[in-house]
Amino acid sequence: MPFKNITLGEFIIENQEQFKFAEGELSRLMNSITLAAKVVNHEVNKAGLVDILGASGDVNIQGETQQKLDIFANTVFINTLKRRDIVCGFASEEEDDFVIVSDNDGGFDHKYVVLIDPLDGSSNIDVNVSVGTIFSIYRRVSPVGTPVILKDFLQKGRNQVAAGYIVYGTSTMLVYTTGHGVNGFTLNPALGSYYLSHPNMKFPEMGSVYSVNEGNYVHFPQGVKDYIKYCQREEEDRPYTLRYIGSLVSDFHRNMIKGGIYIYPTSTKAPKGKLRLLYECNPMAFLAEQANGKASDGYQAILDIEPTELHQRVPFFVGSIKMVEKAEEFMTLYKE
Ligand code: AHM
Ligand code: MG
Repeated sequence: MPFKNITLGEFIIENQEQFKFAEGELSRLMNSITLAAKVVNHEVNKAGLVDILGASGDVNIQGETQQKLDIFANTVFINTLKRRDIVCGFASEEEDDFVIVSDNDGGFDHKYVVLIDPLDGSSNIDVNVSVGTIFSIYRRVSPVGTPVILKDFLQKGRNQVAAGYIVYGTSTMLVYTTGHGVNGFTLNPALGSYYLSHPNMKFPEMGSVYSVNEGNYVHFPQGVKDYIKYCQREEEDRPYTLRYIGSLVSDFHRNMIKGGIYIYPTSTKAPKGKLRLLYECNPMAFLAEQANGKASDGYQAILDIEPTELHQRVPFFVGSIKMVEKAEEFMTLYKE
């Protein structure tokens, strides 16, 4: 892909009209997220050098051990958003409840809420494997001038005004959408600026990679088991290749570039799936649809699911449109 000498800042200004309700506020919000991402990136990169590796000993609301860098990333994103006086509230995978943010003058006049998974795939940190940040931005539904309420966060994914991820990989990339396609920016660490490196990203219609934690095979629903067997069958363009990093952002990123499907299904061990609708699936689903891909819970579009709770989990099928459609066919055969 040709490298365009355009910085993220220039791109945002040039495409200001693409932000719904553009008033410069959303651009400033994006800037704060990317600034926080630079700080997290710096810390992730020196993870092996300082005493920041390993579990903190704390357990988050979902009973999972928090890594030190999870907490660090959470604090950086939240503090940046608060200090920049830009959002009226946020919710994080690492926080028990949503947080109301007042303006610097004590009012509640800001319009946007941010939902974030500050460091996804964090069990990979100790072994130097890529992790990511996932974010999602909505316009509040409660009246401006009042504190945000739960309803502002429990919106359908279709209502997102922007979403994206940062992948802390061999290079650091920001990939985001405002509903006008998906663009990828690579961080030039020497200059501290993101440059447009992957304009107009698209999932190939069809791919040859499937990504699933096959170790859980015996616990999967029959539709998923059959789809996996289909992926492995010697026929036409099959068997497909299995690639599973265990870091959603990285698996998604690879599949978007090369073509593939990522699946985190329900299982007897995790009857609702593992991934969170609000912090992980909705933003990735928005990106997928904007990149000609598809995101489903096996039966319906992720973006059409009405959320009922902040930390809700859903099964997740995302990737190249034809592959997700095929997986849905298998799921439908066993729908009760
Ligand atoms: P996390 O938010 O606790 O990091 O969990 C999400 C991660 C995804 O990035 C990844 O795809 C999945 O969990 C891996 O789970 P598993 O180890 O069960 O395959
Ligand atoms: Mg996560």
